[in-house]
Amino acid sequence: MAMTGVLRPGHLQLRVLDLEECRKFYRDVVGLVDMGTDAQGRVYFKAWDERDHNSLILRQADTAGVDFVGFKVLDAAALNELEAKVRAFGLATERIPAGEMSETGERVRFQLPTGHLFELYAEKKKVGNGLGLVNPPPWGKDAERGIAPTRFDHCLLYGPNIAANKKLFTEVLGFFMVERILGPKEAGEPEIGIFLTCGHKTHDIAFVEHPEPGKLQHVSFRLLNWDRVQRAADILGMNRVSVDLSPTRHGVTRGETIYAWDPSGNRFETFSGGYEPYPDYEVITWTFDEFGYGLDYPTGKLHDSFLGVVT
Ligand code: M3P
Ligand code: FE
Repeated sequence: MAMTGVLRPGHLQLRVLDLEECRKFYRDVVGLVDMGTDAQGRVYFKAWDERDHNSLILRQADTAGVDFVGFKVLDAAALNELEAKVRAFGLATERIPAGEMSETGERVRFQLPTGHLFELYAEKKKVGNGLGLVNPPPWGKDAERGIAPTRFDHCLLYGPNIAANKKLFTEVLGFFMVERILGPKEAGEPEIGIFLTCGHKTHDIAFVEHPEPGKLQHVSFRLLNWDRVQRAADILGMNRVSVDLSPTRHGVTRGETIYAWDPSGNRFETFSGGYEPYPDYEVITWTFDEFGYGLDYPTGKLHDSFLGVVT
């Protein structure tokens, strides 16, 4: 599949209540690579197999949650073209100068109908994954410290009017919908959950309908396989981390997953599995009465915290 336009999730800036505690947590327990601090005091991380300088940014704040999510686009021409399309769609855009975020080029920022700040950018310093580009080994030292996910994979965001987000992502940004969750029959089965990709994954971003705008349900990190998910569960237990959902299978997207909370109460997921959809695939639908199986396939339980707790 030719990939032009929007390439992939690039970065997510998270608000945390205690920066040093969370820095240790994301470095030693999650096992991300600490890429340093900027002049504003924000802390930068990358996952070991990512090749660009950063993907998770922590900012000290009074409330937990997500400041913004950024997706990388192919080049400056794609950035200009997408900005014009977003404006034609009716959203105001803002250019944030290169260097405002460490090692990151100019960003085009706009607010999604669900209230989240979303960014596109074309440049971030290529630092590599530490393995080199000629005859590289399959992994190195950073692949073993803590949970050690390979990359920032996706996020699930909660907010109002996901129908407008769907229109923006599918008609303007070049995404396609892979799976969806419907609301109750009595309500006419509106879409209450949408899973969208700009590439070849089950989701690069997902939205669930929620009255409050701009909320984070989880930020998700990719693991290589189910063994690594079980190893991640061991590491969470060893570190007495608060776990929301212990290792299980999602029906939705077939992911093999764990959800847990960081020290500031932001939910994160470490997962493997899924499948590789193409743009010609028809959408998979989960009906409301089977939503529990979408979330937790073996038990079919609709865990209250999953729907109720967001930051
Ligand atoms: C994921 C995922 C629901 C499933 C969520 C799925 C809302 O977070 O990564 O596949 O049931
Ligand atoms: Fe997820």
